[in-house]
Amino acid sequence: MTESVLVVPGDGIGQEVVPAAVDVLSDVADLEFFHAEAGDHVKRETGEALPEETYRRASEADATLFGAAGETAADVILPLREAVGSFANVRPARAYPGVDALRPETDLVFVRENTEGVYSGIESEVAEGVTTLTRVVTEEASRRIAEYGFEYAAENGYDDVTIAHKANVMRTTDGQFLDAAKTVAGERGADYEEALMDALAMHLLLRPEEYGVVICPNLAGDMLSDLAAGLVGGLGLLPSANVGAENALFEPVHGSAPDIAGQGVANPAATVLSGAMLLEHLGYDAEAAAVRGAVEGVLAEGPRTPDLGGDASTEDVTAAIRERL
Ligand code: GGG
Repeated sequence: MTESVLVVPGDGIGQEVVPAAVDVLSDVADLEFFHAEAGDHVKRETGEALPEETYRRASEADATLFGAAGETAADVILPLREAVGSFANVRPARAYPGVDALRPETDLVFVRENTEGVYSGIESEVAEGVTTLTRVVTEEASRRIAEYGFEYAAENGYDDVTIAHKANVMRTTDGQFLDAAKTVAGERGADYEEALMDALAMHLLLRPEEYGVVICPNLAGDMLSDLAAGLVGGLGLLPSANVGAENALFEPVHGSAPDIAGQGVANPAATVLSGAMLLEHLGYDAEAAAVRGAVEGVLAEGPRTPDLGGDASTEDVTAAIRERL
């Protein structure tokens, strides 16, 4: 059976790195790609950032490859994650040989709660100059992300699991998140550490080698993974998977990068590595390993895009990855 993959480049450099990843995936697997649009540019043209058709096709496809969200991120990527039933956002951050990383010993995986927290979308202006945000944290979603995180650590050989929270301040919401995650750890007989997310940010910077899987509430996962990108050479290197019970959406951790969009110099590695995660999700394990190997080879020996100190274009790097494949 040929699996169907919905491709949504989104905004800015998404339009450059997603076609690059599709070319690489087409080299190794017999997938049927369908294209759909979403984002700032769609909103400008139609008044709506995420067409209903794109949402529906994401929910029906075997997997979705997404590029980047811009100003309309809340209207695009959050509903698309919902369309695929995603509850976990998996963001590996590892240093690659040959890349000038601040912390070459980094090998972290953020398992981020993907449905609630401060990204629940409940905001209002209650009076002139007074705005509020409702932070939703449920026991069910907290348990589910903890179960996924501990399972991921066990399956992927990570001994260190950290539960990130700020339960000393957000006592009710993060208190619930922490309690649920600790209960799951107890049921599994799993070892873990808990860490206040602000202190964790500093410890990750100073001693990343002491950490493996980090289970996080939604916003903390978004922020800590960007911090970890800084440890390994930048956002051009971090892939991610938005995992649901059956469906999933894959995207680089980076956003639309308007400062370099349209110049043809965006690093395609994060999106190609997201494509490798997509291949694994569809059962193409050997092909995923080959794609990862090709990306690692290019990162080690070049060519490199400007974010990694080189002067190669997106096209040059993509061609080099494909040549290795
Ligand atoms: N490809 C990731 C992306 O588009 N990031 C922009 C953004 O603001 N994302 C919010 C999020 O990941 O929750």
